[in-house]
Amino acid sequence: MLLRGLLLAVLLVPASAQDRSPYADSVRAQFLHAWNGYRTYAWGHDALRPLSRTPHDWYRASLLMTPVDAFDTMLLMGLKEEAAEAKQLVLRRLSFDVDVEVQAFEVVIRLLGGLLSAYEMDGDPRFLALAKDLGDRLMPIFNSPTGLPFRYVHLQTGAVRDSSNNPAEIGTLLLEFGMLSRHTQNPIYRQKARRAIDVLFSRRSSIDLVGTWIDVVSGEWKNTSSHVGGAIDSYYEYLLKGAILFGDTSLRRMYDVHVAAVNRYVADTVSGSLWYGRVNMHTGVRISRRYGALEAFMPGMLLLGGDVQRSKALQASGDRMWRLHGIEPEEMDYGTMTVTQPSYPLRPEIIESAFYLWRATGEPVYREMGERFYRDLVRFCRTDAGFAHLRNVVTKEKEDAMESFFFAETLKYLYLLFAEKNAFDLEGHVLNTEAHPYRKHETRNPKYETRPKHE
Ligand code: DMJ
Repeated sequence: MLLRGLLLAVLLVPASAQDRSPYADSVRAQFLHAWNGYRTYAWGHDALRPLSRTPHDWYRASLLMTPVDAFDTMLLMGLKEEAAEAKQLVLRRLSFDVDVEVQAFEVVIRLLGGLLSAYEMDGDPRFLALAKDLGDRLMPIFNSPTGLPFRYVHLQTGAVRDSSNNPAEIGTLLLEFGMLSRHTQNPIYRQKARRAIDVLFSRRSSIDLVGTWIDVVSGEWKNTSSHVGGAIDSYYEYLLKGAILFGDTSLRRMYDVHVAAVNRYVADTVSGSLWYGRVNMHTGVRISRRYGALEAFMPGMLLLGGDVQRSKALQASGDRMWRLHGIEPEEMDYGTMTVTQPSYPLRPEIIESAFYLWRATGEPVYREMGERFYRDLVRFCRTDAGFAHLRNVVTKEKEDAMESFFFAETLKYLYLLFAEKNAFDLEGHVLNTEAHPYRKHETRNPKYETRPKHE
């Protein structure tokens, strides 16, 4: 009788709700815990230092990194009051007319990226006005002889600096500048970012790999180490996502060219496990067997690109990396399975990959993996005022920092991994590298609009 009742209850629950794991509400509660810490001790600043309970700003003036990065996650989690409060803070206080030199890439993926998704989801044109103002102030980065962008720009004077740049910071502008063009009906932003990608692609080696550092004035490579980690990672990601978001088939061809070379030279199998290490971009000769928390985005990208088999194999390796010390290190040597960089700055990539795999395959192993990642993260990183980076995953010593991407990405991917599928229309969106979603098509979703629109 009891069994029949239970069965009936399950059958009566709509399919979408059956699909929701109880972990979804738990993640939402932890998001609130971290947000309340920011709200209490760092309101109006870029970020909270969760151990000292003090605010942190990247530059001389706050650019509200945390509220901008967190806003669309709040909307997805249905945190309407918090979203309205964050919106008010951003619209009242965020100004880019400040005497500050910024790192273009970080500001693009977090702020320009967050403002554009805020505009798409909430509909308030003031988000777009802020995005346009920021985009215009960033445009001088493209004024190099090659068209490859400089790394830093002063927001008031437009002065640019640092001719050394890397593929990730060069290539990871396209989604945001492309969306800015779409919403302002001005093609110039997209054209500049797209040209930078063409130039970078033309500088690939004869075996179709890129290096780590390139001079944007001369176009010469300064560091020829090729890998899929920090400084290269999201260049490949944006070739694929740019192709999907803008229907740009030539970007897909560029992605295929690079990924074939990456699979041929950078991929490495050790004791039956797949990894991606480091090789010379010209010869393909292996330099090291390093893999880490940033490389862990790769299974998600491979999956999105259609390579389910490699995606699964690499995620299994990433899981081994995580299990080594109960939480993943920034970098390890997969030849010896020893940690080479012991920090864990609350990174999302391995969770992001679990999310894509779960959505594509529906295999419970990926949700279970995510549950373990989540439990470990809460166990080792939670503090009274939020969540803290780990200085060392071996000793679990904490560090006084909580990056804004913890709100934008780590908690969003965890939530979406556990939430019912229709909590987020993955097929209808492309997520930027900071997990800010952009609609593939132009239609609006009234579900996320916060009212009143113009307070
Ligand atoms: C984020 O800012 C982005 O995901 C970026 O592409 C890589 N680093 C962090 C998260 O680890």
